[in-house]
Amino acid sequence: MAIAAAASALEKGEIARRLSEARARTLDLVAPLTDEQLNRVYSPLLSPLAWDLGHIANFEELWLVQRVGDREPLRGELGRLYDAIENPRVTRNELPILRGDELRAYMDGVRARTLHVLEDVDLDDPSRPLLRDGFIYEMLIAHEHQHGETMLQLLQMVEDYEPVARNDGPELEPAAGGPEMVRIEGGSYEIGHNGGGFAYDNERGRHTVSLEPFWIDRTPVTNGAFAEFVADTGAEPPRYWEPDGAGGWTRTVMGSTEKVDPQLPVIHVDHSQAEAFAGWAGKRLPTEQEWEAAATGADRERANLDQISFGCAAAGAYADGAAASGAVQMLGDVWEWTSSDFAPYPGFEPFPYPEYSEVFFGPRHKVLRGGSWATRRNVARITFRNWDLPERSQIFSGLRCVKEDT
Ligand code: AVJ
Ligand code: FE
Repeated sequence: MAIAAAASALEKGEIARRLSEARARTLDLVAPLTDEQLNRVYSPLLSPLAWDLGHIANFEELWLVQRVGDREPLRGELGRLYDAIENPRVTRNELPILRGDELRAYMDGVRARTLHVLEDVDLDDPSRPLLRDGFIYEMLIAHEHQHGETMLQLLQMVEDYEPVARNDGPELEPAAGGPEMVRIEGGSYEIGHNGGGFAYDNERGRHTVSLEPFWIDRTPVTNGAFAEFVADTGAEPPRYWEPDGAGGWTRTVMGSTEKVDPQLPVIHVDHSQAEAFAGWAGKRLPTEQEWEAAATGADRERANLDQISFGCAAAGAYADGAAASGAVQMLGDVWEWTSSDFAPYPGFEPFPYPEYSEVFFGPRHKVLRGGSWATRRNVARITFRNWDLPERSQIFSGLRCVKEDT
């Protein structure tokens, strides 16, 4: 009895510590901005940052205060303004959302109540599936981490944004050379989350698929290769590229313009650009199952994740985090477009709510895999399924190609 109580007290401390680490990161990201910048609409495709901040706090209130603690919300019906489904991005700035000091007070007020509820709650209550293995707390930490990446999408467009406090991460390994492609054996592969630790509903259940042998690019497609494709076909360049006037390209993000580095993975391409590149190269995009098979064994501790460098590492870097197949940078640097529609795995059950995954299933959304330099390390895993509209390129999206084994 005493031992059990001690164990769960410790777990509560760890949950509180991780919630507070996630919040510190969120606030670091927006620390250089004025209130005017937090409220400005930079793109109709992206919410103002003040909406993200309020949404992060409101989502926490909904799950960790109202659902877990059975308490009333601090600001009544406010929650509806922060419902991502009810409020499409274009409308979010016209909403009477919280701003300035009111916003900060709400974020702090919710967090204080979350910590009170956490003190009181019985994490081992067997009648509450939300609490099993700390699920709902893991979900909320991951949610805040994921919104950090969403905020960084917008921060790419902010003139003179200077990131503060970069996370520590593994030392950069020099880019290793190697073959252009590596071979993946045909056969049976286990796909999806294996049950231990946190995963979203859409990653379950683990199931067997049968794959034909194929080849996959050892590294993500580079800017150099993509520029050749653009030169050859007249295709649209990636978002944020401009001609440099001398036949090359520059790239402008966070208000700073640099020559496009041909060694870095290409980033900010949409699905049709990715598909067109693959076709031009005589290859195709992988299915998400092929991607996952090729990623087996990739080490997220040795990857350019977690906002350690606010940009990509050269293609071939972090070779000591390679997958068993020899493919490098499967995790980190850029999200990789796949040819797969976002669809339920066999036996899918929505948990804890259908609006997380289920409402997005169908041919409108394509799956991306692997995480980017902007993805918090906690969120990155081989089974994680990101999804987005194929026309979106403000996400940190790139690609690698596959071809049949002929
Ligand atoms: C998985 C990135 C598509 O941003 O819509 C955030 C993640 N879900 N809040 C999204 C998410 C709820 C989601 N994506
Ligand atoms: Fe959200």
